[in-house]
Amino acid sequence: MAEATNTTKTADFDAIVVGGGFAGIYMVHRLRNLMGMTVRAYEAGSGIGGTWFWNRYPGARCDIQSMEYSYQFSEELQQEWEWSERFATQPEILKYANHVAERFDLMKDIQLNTPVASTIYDDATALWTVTTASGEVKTARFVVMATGCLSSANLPNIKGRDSFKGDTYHTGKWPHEGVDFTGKRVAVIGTGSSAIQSIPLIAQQAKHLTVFQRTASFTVPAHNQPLDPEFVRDFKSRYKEIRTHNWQQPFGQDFGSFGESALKISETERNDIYEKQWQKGGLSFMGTFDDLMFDRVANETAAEFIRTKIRGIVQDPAVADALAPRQIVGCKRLCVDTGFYDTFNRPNVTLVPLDNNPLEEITATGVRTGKGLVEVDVVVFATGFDAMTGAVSKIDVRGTGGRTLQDKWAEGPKTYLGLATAGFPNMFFVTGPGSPSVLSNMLPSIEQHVEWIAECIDHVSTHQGRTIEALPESEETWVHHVNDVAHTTLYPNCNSWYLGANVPGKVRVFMPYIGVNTYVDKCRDVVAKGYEGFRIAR
Ligand code: FAD
Ligand code: N01
Repeated sequence: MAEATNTTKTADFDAIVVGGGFAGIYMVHRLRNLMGMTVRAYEAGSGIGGTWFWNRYPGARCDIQSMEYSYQFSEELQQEWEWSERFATQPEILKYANHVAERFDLMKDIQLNTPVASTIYDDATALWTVTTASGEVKTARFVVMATGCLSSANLPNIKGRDSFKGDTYHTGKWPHEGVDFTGKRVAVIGTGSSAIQSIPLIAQQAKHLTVFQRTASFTVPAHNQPLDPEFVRDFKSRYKEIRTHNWQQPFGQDFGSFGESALKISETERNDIYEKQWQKGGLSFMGTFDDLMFDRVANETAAEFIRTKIRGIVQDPAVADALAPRQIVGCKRLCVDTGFYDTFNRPNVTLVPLDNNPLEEITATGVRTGKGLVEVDVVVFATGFDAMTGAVSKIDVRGTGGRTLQDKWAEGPKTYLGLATAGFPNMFFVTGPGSPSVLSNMLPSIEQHVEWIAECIDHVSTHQGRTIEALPESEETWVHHVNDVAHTTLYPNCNSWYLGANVPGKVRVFMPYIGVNTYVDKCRDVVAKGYEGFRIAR
């Protein structure tokens, strides 16, 4: 149990956690059940689960295999939970999140339907005052932002958007009761992962589906399937070994590379290997060769392989050409699909590429491009998220001297290790910008962050520390390092949400840190050196 200090006594809670996704619920478990702290988590939604609570669109599922997209902090939990499919559906993942909350008795400290409006630091007392949207005010010594990387929906400000008389939906805020598209003319705007998962299923129901595509995405087949009990038994018997091995991988999971370079073997050999990965399915396609994200020529071999696949699946050559992405594969997050390209062979599906035909406006009855109005009954915005900083930026966060986080991050988010930011003592971020987060299997990354934060809070408390804060110079060095690492790769070369490029006016900075393995070592090293780069005030 963390030793109480004078300031703790005057605070309502030792810690307040903002968010009730996988990060928030595990933070509550760690601080309360394992450290004996008083904790309150506030969650805006009417249930826990975060991503898996909000994203209920048809086809929503994970694309990291379920056996690995799960917590590892409890061996019992890991052994007892049974996933049914290689890539679990949204309802199954949500059920898992609720099972965890129930199993560890977490709900009593999670307040639902409670968006946090502000978190303000008081220099005199070293306490945070957290105010909810409904005006509830509570104080805490520590605040943990577990607000999610992909939790702030990006609803583009398209001219006439609100004049549409039919139904509109955003994939990231899908109605709980579901949507029946039967007999409806539907527009989907966007062709990222959410669109790619939902389009095949919407097309099966709708009278007609029109897909508005600004940038074609690369997608590889999921080859999802029910899990074989023998596979599960073997996996569970080797969990520790598998998880340990994953921590040593740059993306936190084993993609099973076939070689250092795509360019050192013949085209036939290379395409055989791509074919093997294509048949295997999933994100491991990007692990085929080690240089795919470092060398444009190597990358182009993978890109062209996928384009050839598209031409082989999509019957209309003009549609196939429009669906074939021109950019670097993997530069925007690779999508994983079930029947996406086949869907464009259906007579009730039309693709409207927007590259030379911009989306002009939404009218009362449909979507207008330079080529005319497409009349629809329903518009689905599959337009993504204000990623990594969106949710936190909506909260009025003020640190020492009353400085706002918005002001501090005006030129782009600045953190030390994605965990803390200078001038905001005793505040932590789970998978914040500057951590591997979205370029990793996020559940293990969340656990690693939650455990680091919990250990840090324990250290500060047991050493009679009043506050811990990232030093400005360590933060500067880290931000440069994140940027330098990104620029050794091809990642910064397209308009991705990793860079904030999908949100008009957002500062263009590469936000995730590339390299789970080096990152985890660095976090351990910082602790081993007495929280190097942080200042602990007594
Ligand atoms: P979230 O799950 O986003 O939870 C954050 C919570 O904070 C939300 O419930 C939100 O309501 C709440 N919140 C935000 N602001 C406030 C506020 N002001 N007050 C109160 N509450 C607030 N990652 C993978 O690794 N593998 C996958 O296969 C994968 N699939 C994905 C599929 C989809 C459709 C999406 C959108 C993301 C996917 N991700 C995947 C990323 C996913 O976001 C993470 O894996 C993980 O679920 C994030 O958990 P979290 O708790 O950090 O954030
Ligand atoms: O969002 P996105 P998402 N006019 O930003 C288009 C995770 N995830 O919700 O590319 C017209 O990828 C935009 O076009 P462009 C995963 O990490 C995982 O699909 O900007 N179009 C793009 O096509 C993923 O990366 C899964 O030119 C507009 C689309 O909308 C992340 O969440 C499933 C537009 C947005 O794509 C986000 O995915 C789902 C406009 N004004 C999500 N604005 C799994 O499979 C935007 N677009 C596990």
